[in-house]
Amino acid sequence: MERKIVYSAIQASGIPSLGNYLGALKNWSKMQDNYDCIFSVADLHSLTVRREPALLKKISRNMFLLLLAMGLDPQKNIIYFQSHVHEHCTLAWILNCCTYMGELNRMTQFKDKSQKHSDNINAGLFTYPVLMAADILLYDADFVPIGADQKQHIEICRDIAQRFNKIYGDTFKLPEPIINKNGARIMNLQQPDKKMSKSETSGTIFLFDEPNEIMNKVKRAVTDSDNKIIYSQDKPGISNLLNIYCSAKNISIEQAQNFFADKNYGQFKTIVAQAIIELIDPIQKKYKELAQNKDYIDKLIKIGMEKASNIAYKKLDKVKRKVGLVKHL
Ligand code: AQP
Repeated sequence: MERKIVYSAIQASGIPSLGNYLGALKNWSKMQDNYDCIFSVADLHSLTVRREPALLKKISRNMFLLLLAMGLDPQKNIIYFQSHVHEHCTLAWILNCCTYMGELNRMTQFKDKSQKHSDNINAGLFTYPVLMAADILLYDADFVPIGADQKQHIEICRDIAQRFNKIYGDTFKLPEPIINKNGARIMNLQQPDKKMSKSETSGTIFLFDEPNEIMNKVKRAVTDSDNKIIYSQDKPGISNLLNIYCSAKNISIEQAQNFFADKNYGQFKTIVAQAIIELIDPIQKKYKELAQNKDYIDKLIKIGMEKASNIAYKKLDKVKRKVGLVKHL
């Protein structure tokens, strides 16, 4: 039986957060045995926010290493840099011409990021979902494992694909999002009404944090004063920590609530912090090991590019034919 295709990407916009890991990356490694998986470091997406070039280069390479460190096997999966496969940009342009301004205007991420970067509301930020649609559609992905914040972008990707198929004939597969039950939306520890983001320094746990930093961050997490460890909309701080714990331990909220029933907030926070430390520790160790081996990593970067380009080239060729572009000889 033909294996289903999984595609996902992570922006090179900082050190990945615990939210990135529990919401998306953890799922990636679980899928590699049962699907044909393609994962990219979305470095072109990172340009939508102005960054120091040397820093972007460093963050992007670190991200690639981290994907390997968390257990993605470069033999089983295609792991590559988005900017190494030029077909992404060409397809994004073609899809831009099938996307309405009104649709893009409704994207909540665009609204949030425009507020956050009001000095640089660029066209790339606005058309970000179209490039993301191109990423996914180039590889005929069946499934896209993501955090809840990206759901709207998969919906617009499907709308664009459907529109294209209707105008030009069947070309693109319609991808389905895969969103974890636990961990789909990890919140900022200091502002539990706000998503945890890797570009936010306060209230974010980073995958490179030292154990004592993690312990301190969790201990300082905003909670409430009623000392009940239960999951409730009225208790965003406690609910977020419960969610993190469940996701790290792969247990249900009910199981976690029972486990913490006789604990106070201090004990609760210590146990949650320890669970995070245990989760991250093997990734950090593997990362340090890989960082020593530059030639090996360079080789993998090249292999990833070649494998991804091979698929993307054929798909783009088909799209170009469909829309009526003259084939180059
Ligand atoms: N807080 C979160 N909880 C669960 N999942 C999350 N994801 C991001 N934040 C959370 C998921 O991580 C994957 C990679 O995300 P991305 O880097 O491509 O873009 P993003 O959603 O914009 O992530 P950040 O951390 O918030 O980045 P910045 O700070 O640069 O904007 C996605 O599947 C996402 O859903």
